[in-house]
Parts: sequence; C-alpha cells; structure tokens
Amino acid sequence: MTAAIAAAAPGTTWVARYAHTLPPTVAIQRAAAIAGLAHLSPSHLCVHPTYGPWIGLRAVVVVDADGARARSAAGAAAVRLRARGWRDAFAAAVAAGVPAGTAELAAGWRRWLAVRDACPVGRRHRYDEVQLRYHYTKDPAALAEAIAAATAAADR
Ligand code: B12
Repeated sequence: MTAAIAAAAPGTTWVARYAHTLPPTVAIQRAAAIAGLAHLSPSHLCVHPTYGPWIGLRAVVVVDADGARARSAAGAAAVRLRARGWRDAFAAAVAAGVPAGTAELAAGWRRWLAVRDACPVGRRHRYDEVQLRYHYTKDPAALAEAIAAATAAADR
C-alpha cells in the first residue's frame, strides 16, 4: 500500500485507518458512501454499482493533498435498488436475532448470506462457496481449501 500511495501522491504525508480494528476507529461504510465508492443501503451493506454488495472495505487512506472532486457512481446502484424490495431478507435476518459477534454470526450465517443474495446489483460477482464460508465463519479450513484450489489452478 505504501508503494501505491507513494506513486499516486508523491511527497505527501498520509495516514491509513483499517476496517479490522476493534473497536472500530472509522465508520468505513459511511466513508465509502461519501467518497462515492458505493451506496450505503438500508440493509447496512454498501452496494457498488458494478460489484453490488460483493466488496470488502479494508482501509481509509487520508492524504495531505488537494483532491479532485469525487465523481460518484454510487447513485446508479441506489436507483437500481429502489426498484426491488430486498428489505424483506434483512428484516428476516434481524428477526432471527442480530449476532453479537463473529461466533454468533457463524451460527446463522446462511440468513445473512440471504440478505446479500437478495441484492439485485452485482449478482455475477458473488463470492464462490469456499470464499463465502470463510468470510462468514472465519473457518481456517475454508481458507486452506481456497489456497489449495488457487495453487492447483495456477499449476495447471
Ligand atoms: C460490527 C460489525 C458487524 C456487526 C454489526 C452490528 C451492529 N449493530 O453494528 C455484525 C456482526 C452483525 C455484522 C455482520 C455482518 N457484517 Co459487519 N461489520 C462490523 C464492523 C466490524 C464494525 C461496524 C461499526 O461498528 N462501524 C462503526 C459505526 C460508527 O458505523 P455506522 O456507519 O454508524 O454503522 C454501520 C454498521 O455498524 C452497520 N450497522 C449498524 N447497525 C446495524 C444493525 C445490523 C443488524 C447490521 C447487520 C449492521 C448494522 O451499518 C452501519 C451503516 O449503515 C464493520 C467494519 C468497520 N470498521 O466498519 C464490518 C462490516 C460493516 N461488515 C461487513 C460484512 C460484509 C458483514 C457480513 C455480511 C458478514 C461478513 N463479514 O461477511 C454480516 C452481515 C451484514 C449485513 N448487513 O447483511 C462489511 C460490509 C461490506 C459492505 N459491502 O458494506 C464491513 C465493512 C467489514 C469489511 N471489512 O468489509 N457486522
């Protein structure tokens, strides 16, 4: 990341705040919406106009430099979302209980997956089964399986 920022904004100072820090030090979904990267939907998932909700938000980088005005593509996702009702899947997941953390999320993860699946935008960018299992359950076996599959594919 240091090399990428140095190339994009040479000679500037910058600071990065990461999404994995707990308790959270940045409202990263709001930052994504303000930056025009993605629309923050009523399901509390950010929806990218191309990739839909199939994105992870990893860090916010603040650079001490004049910026260009953000060109927002997020509005396009919002318009397409308004046309369909995917609030029902979110309401059903909430009704079954909001997980207090990773362990509880892992126990009922298919319900939360249904929320993402109900989003009409970016369907062809859905994660594959192994990646889904890792993202929702943090099961290291799923990660090992994904690495083995990627290595095998690279060797072919
Ligand atoms: C805590 C947390 C959760 C909690 C939320 C509980 C809660 N009441 O806030 C639980 C365990 C339920 C959860 C679940 C999931 N999460 Co989560 N989670 C976070 C985390 C670590 C912190 C959120 C936070 O406190 N932000 C700070 C506050 C001040 O921000 P805020 O804008 O005011 O509040 C936002 C969130 O708190 C959330 N939120 C607020 N109230 C509620 C209530 C419910 C029921 C849910 C689900 C979310 C939610 O939405 C708000 C914006 O609309 C973020 C990473 C981060 N640093 O932001 C990831 C994050 C928001 N989660 C993410 C994801 C993907 C998920 C899951 C799909 C599981 C997964 N890891 O794959 C599920 C289901 C989410 C869904 N909407 O369908 C992604 C979202 C990516 C995106 N496309 O938007 C993030 C950004 C992580 C990442 N690195 O990408 N999560």
